[in-house]
Amino acid sequence: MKLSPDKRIDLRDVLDGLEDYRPRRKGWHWRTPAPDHKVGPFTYRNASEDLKNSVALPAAHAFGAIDPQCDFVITTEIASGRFEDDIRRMRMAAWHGADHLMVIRTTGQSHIDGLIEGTPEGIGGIPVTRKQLRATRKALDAMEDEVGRPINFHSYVSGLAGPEMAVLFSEEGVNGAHQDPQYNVLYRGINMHRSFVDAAEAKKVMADGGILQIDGAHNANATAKEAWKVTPELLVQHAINTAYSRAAGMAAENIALSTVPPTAPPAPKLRLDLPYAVALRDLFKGYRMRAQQNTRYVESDTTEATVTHVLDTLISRLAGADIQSTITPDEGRNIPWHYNTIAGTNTARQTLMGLDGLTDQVKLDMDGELPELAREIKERAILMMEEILDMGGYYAAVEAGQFVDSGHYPERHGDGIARDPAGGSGAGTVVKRAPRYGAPVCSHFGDNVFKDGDCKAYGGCSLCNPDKIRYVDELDPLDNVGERLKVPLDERDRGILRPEVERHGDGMVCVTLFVPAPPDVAEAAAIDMALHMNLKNPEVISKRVLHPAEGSVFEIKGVLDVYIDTAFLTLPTKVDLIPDADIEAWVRPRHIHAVAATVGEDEHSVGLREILNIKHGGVERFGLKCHDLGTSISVTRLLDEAERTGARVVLMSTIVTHADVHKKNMRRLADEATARGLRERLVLVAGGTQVTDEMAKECGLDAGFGRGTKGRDVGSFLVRELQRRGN
Ligand code: Z98
Repeated sequence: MKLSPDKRIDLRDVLDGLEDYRPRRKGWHWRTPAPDHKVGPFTYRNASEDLKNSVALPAAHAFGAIDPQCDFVITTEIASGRFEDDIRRMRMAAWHGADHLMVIRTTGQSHIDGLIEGTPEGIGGIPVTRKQLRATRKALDAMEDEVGRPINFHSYVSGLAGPEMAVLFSEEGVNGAHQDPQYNVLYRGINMHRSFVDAAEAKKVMADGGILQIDGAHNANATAKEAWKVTPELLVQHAINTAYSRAAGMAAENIALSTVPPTAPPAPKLRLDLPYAVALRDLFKGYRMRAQQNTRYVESDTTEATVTHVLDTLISRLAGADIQSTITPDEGRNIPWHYNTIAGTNTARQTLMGLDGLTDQVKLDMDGELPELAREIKERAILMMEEILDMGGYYAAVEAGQFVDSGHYPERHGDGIARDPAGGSGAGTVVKRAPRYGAPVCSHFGDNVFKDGDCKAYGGCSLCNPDKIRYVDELDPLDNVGERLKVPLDERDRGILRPEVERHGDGMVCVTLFVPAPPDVAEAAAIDMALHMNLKNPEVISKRVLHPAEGSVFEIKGVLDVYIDTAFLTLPTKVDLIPDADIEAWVRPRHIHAVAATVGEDEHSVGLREILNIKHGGVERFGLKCHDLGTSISVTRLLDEAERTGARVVLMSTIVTHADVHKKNMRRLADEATARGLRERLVLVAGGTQVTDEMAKECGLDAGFGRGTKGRDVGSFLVRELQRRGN
C-alpha cells in the first residue's frame, strides 16, 4: 500500500488482503540522533534525522520553512474509539512529528478476560482485536514510507488476558506496551497472584519481541488526592515493576519508566517537580524515561493544559527523558479531538525545538537545595520499601492499604487502595505447573521441557511462523467496520463533506463566545445563542469568568447538521507565491520605483501602509523604492509623480465604494495612463477591502488585491509582471 501526500488514505486499501498482511518489522525504534545537525540557518544540538514529508510549525515560514526534529520520541495518545478514525488521525500526527502512537480503547481493556476477534464496537467502546491491530500496523507501515521515519505503535498489556495480549502484540508488530501488574491489582481489582504470574509470561514475550515496556506508576500520581505527596511511592512502584521485569528477562533498554511531574500551576511546580525528577533519574540510571503530562490537572481550559505541558517538557529537557508523551489539551472535556491531538503533539515539538541545546547553557544547581530534596524523596522511598518487606511483602502491603495513600510517606492517612490477596477477578485461577510441563513455543516464561526454538520441530509457533496464526475476520454481521464504513465511504465517493472532530462526519464544531453578563445569565444566553446558530445539542465545554459582573467566555460544542457537496464549490484560483528571498534578489538590484496613494477623496491609509511598510512585511523590504504620496490624491498627480520618479509601478488604494467611486478611479487611472503614453511602462495595481482581481482587470488595471493581502502577494505579482514584460 502506498500513500500519496495529496490523497486521503483509502480505508478500503487498508482493509484489503489483511488476512495475509505481515508487519514489516518488530520491536521498538528510537530516533536516529543527528548531532550538530544543520537545518536551514541553524545548527541543532538535540536533533534527529529530518522527515521526508511533514507539516512544519507555524513560525517556520520565517526561517525558510524548516522542520527540524527533536531527539526525543514524541507520543500521542489516539483514542477516537474507532480504529478506522484513529488511522486518519495517526497520519496527521505522524506529519506533525509524532512517532509513538498509543492507542487506548474507549473500553477498559483490562475488564475483558479474553481476546476478541473482528472489529466490534459493542457497548462502552471497542476492545483491541487482531484485525484492528493488523489494519493499523499496515497503515502505519505505509505512513512510515510517507514521512520517512519508523513509527512505534503502542497499546496496553493488562487485565486477565495480559499474556494473550502480549503474544498478539508480538505477532502483529506492536512496538510498545504498558505492562505493570500493580496496575491490575490497584486499579482493576484483579487478583494479585494472577496478575504477577501473568506479568511474568507477558513480560517474557514482550522482551523476546523487542517491545518497549512502559510501567504504570503514573496512575498513582493521577489517582492520589495530593499527588505531590505520593512521590516516594512512585519510586517504589517503579522499582517493583522494574525488578520484576528484569527477572522475567527484559533488557534494561526496553524498560521505560512512566514519569509524570506531580504538580501543575498554581502549585510552585518546578520547585516541587524538579527534585522528584532528579531523584527518579538518579535511582533508575540505565533505564528509559517516558515523561507524560499529569492528566489529573487537565481541566477544560486548553490554554492552561498547554502551559502545563510546556513546563513539563522543560523538566524533561532539564532532567532528561527519552520519550515525551503528549496529552491532548482537551482530555478534560471530551474524547480527544483530531486537531487537539495535533495541538498536543505540536506543543511537545515546538517546546523541544525551542529548548535545543538548553543544558549546554543552563544546569541544575547540584550545590543548592536540589540534591538535598531529591535525597529526601529517595530516603522516604527506601523506608517504604523496607516497611513493605517487614510487613511480609507486596501482597501484605497492598492488603494494608499502603499504596495510593494521600499521606507523605511515612505519614499515612488510611485512604490508600486496599485489596484482598485472596480476592479479586481471577482469584484461585493460578495452577501449579506440572513436572515436565511443555509448551512448544519460542517465547515462554519459566519451566518448559522445550527450549526456545524447539517449536521448529512442530512446524514453528505463531511467533516464528506467522502462517500458524488463525486470522478471524469478523464475527458479528452488524457490529463491524464494513458496516460502519458504508456511510462514510459513500459520502466520500460522492464528494460530501461535514465537519468532524471525533469520528468521520460527526458534524461536531466548537464556537467561542464572550457574553457580557454575570456567569449564570451569560451561560444560559450563550447556549441560546448557539441554538440560534443552528447547533444541535449545544454543550458548554469550557467557561472562564473574566470578571464576575463584566462577563465570561464560553466554548460551546454542538453538531452542525449540514453537508457540503464539493461538486458545487467554486475554488479561488491559487497563486503560488515567489519566496520572499527570491523576490528581494530580483527587485533590490534593479532599483525599481513605485508611487502609491489613496485616490480620490479617500482618507483610509492603513491598508496601503501595511502593504508598503517594512515593519508590516510590506514591499519596501524587497528593496522596492516606494513613494507614498499620502491620502486623497488625484489620479493625475499619481501619474505626474510616476513620471517624475521614473516609477515602474503605481499602487492605488481605494476603500470608499459609494456610487462605485472605486471603480471609476480605477478606470480613470488606466485611461489616463494610456492617454499619456505610460501604460506600457507602468504596472497598475489597485488594492482595497472591496477590490478583487477580476474587478481591477475589468477596469483596465493589471491586478487587484482585496482583504487579507500581504506585501509578499503584491511583491510576487510585481516580479512576475515585470519579468513578463521583459525587464
Ligand atoms: C498512559 N494516559 O498511557 P485499561 N496498564 C497501564 C496503564 O497505565 C493503562 C492501562 C493498562 C495513560 C493512559 N493508562 C491510561 C499501566 C492506562 C490501560 O483497562 O484498558 O484502561 O488499561 O500513560
